[in-house]
Amino acid sequence: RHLKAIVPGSFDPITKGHLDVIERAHKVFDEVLVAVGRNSMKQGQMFDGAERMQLVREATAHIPGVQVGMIEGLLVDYAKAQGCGVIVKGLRFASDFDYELQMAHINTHVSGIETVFLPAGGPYATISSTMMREIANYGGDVSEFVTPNVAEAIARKVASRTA
Ligand code: COD
Repeated sequence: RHLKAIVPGSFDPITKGHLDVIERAHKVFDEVLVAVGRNSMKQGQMFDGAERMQLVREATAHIPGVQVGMIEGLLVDYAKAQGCGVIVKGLRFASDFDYELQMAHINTHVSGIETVFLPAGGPYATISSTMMREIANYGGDVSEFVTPNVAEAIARKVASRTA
């Protein structure tokens, strides 16, 4: 059968850790939709939805066939509307697990859509968008952890704030 996976995230902004999960999901599933959503528990947004989506598009342009979308409403409703049968999440540490396990159970219960976890791997396994924003806001260099387009967008954002 044909399995289309949704890889959802806030992607504020997309990091090389996210990309690792997206690239591996692309190896496992027939189709991959990267979906930009909003985590209402997170404060201190750096990029708006349209900006985050554009950065994800550019950062994933090298992966053949990967689609990029914006989540409207609930993740599972959007996943169904887009024909995605499985949600893929990356797991970094135990704190990710506690939150994601709860969400996976609810999502399966209300929609029948299963969540598949990929263990974070490689040199970027523990980085987070939050850490990127924190470093950038204090004038640090994050270019090792993000793609060049994202590094440039962060630099522009920080410059426009201090101007
Ligand atoms: N290595 C591997 N994986 C990573 C790394 C890394 N360095 N960094 C992040 N990840 C993984 C995360 O564990 C997560 O699985 C995914 O990448 C996305 O991470 P974030 O931080 O960009 O996104 P989140 O965790 O804030 O998720 C946002 C969602 C909207 C997807 C989430 O809140 C969710 O699933 N909500 C469901 C509730 C709902 O339906 N909300 C409405 C949708 S808008």
